[in-house]
Amino acid sequence: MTSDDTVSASFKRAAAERAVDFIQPGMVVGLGTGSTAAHAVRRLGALLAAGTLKDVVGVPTSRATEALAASLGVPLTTLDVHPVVDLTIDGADEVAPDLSLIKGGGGALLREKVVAQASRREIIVVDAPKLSPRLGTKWPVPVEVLPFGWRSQALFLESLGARVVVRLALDGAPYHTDQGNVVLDCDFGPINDPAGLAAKLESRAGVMAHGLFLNLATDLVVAGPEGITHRV
Ligand code: ABF
Repeated sequence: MTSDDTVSASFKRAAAERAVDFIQPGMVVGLGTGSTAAHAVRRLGALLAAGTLKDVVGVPTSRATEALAASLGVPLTTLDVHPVVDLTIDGADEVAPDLSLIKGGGGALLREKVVAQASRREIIVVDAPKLSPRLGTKWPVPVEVLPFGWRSQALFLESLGARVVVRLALDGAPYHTDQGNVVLDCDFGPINDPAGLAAKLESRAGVMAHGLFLNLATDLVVAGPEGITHRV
């Protein structure tokens, strides 16, 4: 780990822990995925263990988060039992000035979007380098596709102007999401019309989810060298 990584990790932790301050006793809380969201899960676990916070249940957005939360003794539930989530804390890969997001670098985009859409409040926690003037400037758009016919989806995405890379797991085999789907990372360059692109992606059978999260974030907590800021 470089010193830059260490600094970034400390900003991620600061943003995540600030967001945990918004959790109230009795809440149903969406638990995001990724290293930033994991700081929030650890903080929540510590507060519950200390008895400082009570009667909170978590809805995990991935198997990885489920395992982390369970290991910390955070009580878990599902959207079947609690279809409305009071507050979700999740990370992002890129954040535009209007709080539109690219998510899915961690591969949990579909469950993250399902939980975000079920949430009254979606608090996004990031370190400052993730702020961007326009989506697509810093990060490709992950697109989760059904394994059946995935090469056809890759051609479709190229026809929309993307440079498409099939995501691989650490062992070099194609990465599979918690749902068993394939992820195609799509570099569109800076995106002029995210809503238009989202509509095209959503019109395609075989595309199960995409990483454009538009009109979903209600709050943004950013930590960087200048301190922590909270925007709604
Ligand atoms: C999840 O984890 C994502 O949607 C995003 O892709 C990623 C961010 O990772 P990290 O917090 O590790 O930078 O929140």
